[in-house]
Amino acid sequence: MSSRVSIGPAETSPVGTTLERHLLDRQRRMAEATGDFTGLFQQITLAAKIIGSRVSKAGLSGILGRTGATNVQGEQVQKLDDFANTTIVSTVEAGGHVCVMGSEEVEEPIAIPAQYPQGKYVLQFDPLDGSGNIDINASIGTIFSIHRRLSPEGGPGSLGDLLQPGRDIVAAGYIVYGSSNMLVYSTGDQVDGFTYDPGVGEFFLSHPKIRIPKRGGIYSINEGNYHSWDEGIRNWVDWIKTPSETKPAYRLRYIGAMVADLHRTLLRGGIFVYPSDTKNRKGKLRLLYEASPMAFLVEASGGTASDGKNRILDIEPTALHQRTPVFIGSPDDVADALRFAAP
Ligand code: FBP
Repeated sequence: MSSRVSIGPAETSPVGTTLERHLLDRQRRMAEATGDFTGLFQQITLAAKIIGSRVSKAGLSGILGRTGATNVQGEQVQKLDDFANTTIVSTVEAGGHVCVMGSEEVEEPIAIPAQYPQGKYVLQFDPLDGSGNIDINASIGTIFSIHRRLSPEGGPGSLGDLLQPGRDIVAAGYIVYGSSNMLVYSTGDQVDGFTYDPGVGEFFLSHPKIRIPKRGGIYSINEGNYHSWDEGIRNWVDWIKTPSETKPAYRLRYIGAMVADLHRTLLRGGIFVYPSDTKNRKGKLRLLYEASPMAFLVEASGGTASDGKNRILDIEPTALHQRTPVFIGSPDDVADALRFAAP
């Protein structure tokens, strides 16, 4: 667990504990805790509840479809992307716990307005991951990571505070908006999952201490890109789906939203891969608010996360929206894929 977070060790709260109570128990276990981390987490949780409520009735509230704008990724912005981004920024900026934010939907670092305190944490997020699934009512999610600021306390934060490697993350998590809404997070020591009860309006501990299986039986990759992959990746996919004396054929599952494909991988094991290809030479997924937070969670659960050569958490970021290839999941499955993928 990073010593940089002002909250006590997770230990194991009984199933059914509210997220709020779980966080407060942790805070009380650390004498020097200031409540800043708990405060920030409560704001992220509130934003998730607001987004979740809008997602669940998206077809009724005129929020499906596009805004007409194009974001820094060159993607058509979905109305829900925009709503989720605005909800997180407006819920967190006034809280006094962060000094700068980074979002998939915003080209530049998001400064905290001068009328609010400039806090000690840095928040990065993908407000709505899996945008392509919004209009077809398939699972989507929000991904986030929290670092400590590097710049002097008290003043505004900067790009430098955002360009930090994943190994210095103090907490990361995601919310998946699916058949039920779940929030999964870690401060590096263990991974806990909470299920949302809309009747009560609270997240309750349902999946304590998630451990990814050492090996799974599922691989997850967009095979539609087969012909734009390097030979190594093609050979790996041909191998993994072919039964042999040493292993059965793996099953393919691809939801098309990294957050949902990795939620399944955390619980069931297996591997999720988005390699570089002739269209995306550096990969498609973004390092700071997609790959790094998910790598932090998967490693905390006993898994592995690589860009094909390096540990994703050791990549030194140079740009806010930089991309990276991703090989992430059960340690034995990632090791197999890297044997094929390695140049
Ligand atoms: P955004 O929706 O946040 O832009 O995320 C990218 C993403 O949708 C991932 O969630 C998903 O794994 C991947 O892109 C799907 O890409 P493709 O359609 O190329 O397989």
